[in-house]
Amino acid sequence: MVASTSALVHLDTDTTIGAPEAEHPAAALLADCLRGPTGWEVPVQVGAGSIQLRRDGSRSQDFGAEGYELDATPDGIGIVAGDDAGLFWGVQSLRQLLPVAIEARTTVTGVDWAIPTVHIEDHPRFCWRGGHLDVSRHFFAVDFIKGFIDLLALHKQNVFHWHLTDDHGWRLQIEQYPELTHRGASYTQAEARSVVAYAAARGITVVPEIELPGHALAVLAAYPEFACAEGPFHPATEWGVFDDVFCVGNDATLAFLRHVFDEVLEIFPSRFIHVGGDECPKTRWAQCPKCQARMQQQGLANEEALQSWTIRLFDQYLAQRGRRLVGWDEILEGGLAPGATVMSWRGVEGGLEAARAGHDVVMTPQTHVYLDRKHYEGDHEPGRLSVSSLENCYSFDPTIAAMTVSEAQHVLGVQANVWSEGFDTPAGAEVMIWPRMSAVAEIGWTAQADRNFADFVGRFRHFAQRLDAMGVAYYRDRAIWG
Ligand code: TNX
Repeated sequence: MVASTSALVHLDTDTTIGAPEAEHPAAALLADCLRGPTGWEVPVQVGAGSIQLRRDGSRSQDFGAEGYELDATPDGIGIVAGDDAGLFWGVQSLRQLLPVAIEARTTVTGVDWAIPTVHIEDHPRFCWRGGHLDVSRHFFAVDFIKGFIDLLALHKQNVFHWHLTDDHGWRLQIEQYPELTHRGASYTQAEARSVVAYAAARGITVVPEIELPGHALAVLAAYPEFACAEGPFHPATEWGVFDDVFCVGNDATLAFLRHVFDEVLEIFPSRFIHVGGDECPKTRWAQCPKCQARMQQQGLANEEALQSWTIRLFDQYLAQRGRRLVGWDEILEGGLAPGATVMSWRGVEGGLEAARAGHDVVMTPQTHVYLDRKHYEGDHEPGRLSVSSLENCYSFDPTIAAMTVSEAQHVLGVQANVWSEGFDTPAGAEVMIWPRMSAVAEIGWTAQADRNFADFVGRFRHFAQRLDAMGVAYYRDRAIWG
């Protein structure tokens, strides 16, 4: 809810930030956001300030998780929330109320740093509001990743799903297996930690994805002993799904994967860890003596059951370490691992089936929220495979009609996926992402009854000025600009 009058509340060199405690992350973020463009070092102090951040646990019920209130009056600006996440989102709303010059990287003079007097009560519809990026098919540098995270935060999205491994390249340094990243671009562990810290300072959790048992060619190129067949293997140079996958009949392969997760868990504090699980052809397993022996030992009826057994193994491995497994909806095949959360991508059916079985679900159907798709039919459209217009994307409701109330409670939220087969530059990625990611952010945040595409279009037209100020490219969609 937003109420506003025409009066302005001005910030100036006397502005201070009052925070619940020293080094409060949302207060630090706000000071940081103001510092560059205004040129002011806005002090953060415990207690009172002209911009007052207050966490009030006793009112958590009123605000809801991640909810906040923002009041701007001639006497000052106040943000109050039940939890720190709410304070982060309140700070992002304040940022959006400031002139777009606040996005400049250098000091801008002659700007009236003011916001309208306003009263906002706000809270999210879902607890998982995600943006994914594939950095395997094409690699994106740490600076771009951080810029993307900042934009997710600006949209109050709280999960960055980092698709780190695939057939085309393994992108995370693993100390025990240097050959994984020996050739080709990748992130050092120090860089990955810096991304995690940067995201945490904006209220975002980084969920890493390590693909298994399929999409493994980049590993097999470096360590062919983890395949069923004889090598050599090469990282894929075409797009698609490949037959050579991890040999899960081989104990050494499973040990390799455990060692990888041991390092991954050290870098990523996220409770959810993504293990892929999608698009794993069973052709090699059907021919492989080790995989067949494993099936016999474990009493597994077919190769689908072997995939399910593998996912269960890592479900347990992660659970023993206090984490939760999340995987693409193929993990339903052959039986779902007990603790698994499902990302429903081939449609919403996988999500429905998982929710019926009492599992948590993140909705990410390719029909609506795959941002690698074309915006419209046509040869010159950026995008590939099929079409998902902005309006189609916006129209998605994660709580699908066929769900009962209790099934719908298993829907954690929504995520847009950005597969990078079709672009290889930051601007190339950005025109796929914006404005469609903004639409997905609104699906995750705003109550269904309050959503309206025409209204979104009007607001995005205005918001685009902020993207311009940030130097972020976006698709000039005719649904917005005619
Ligand atoms: C399917 S979505 C994939 C990806 C591709 C994508 C292209 C999923 C779990 N697997 O490997 O990049 O389609 O849209």
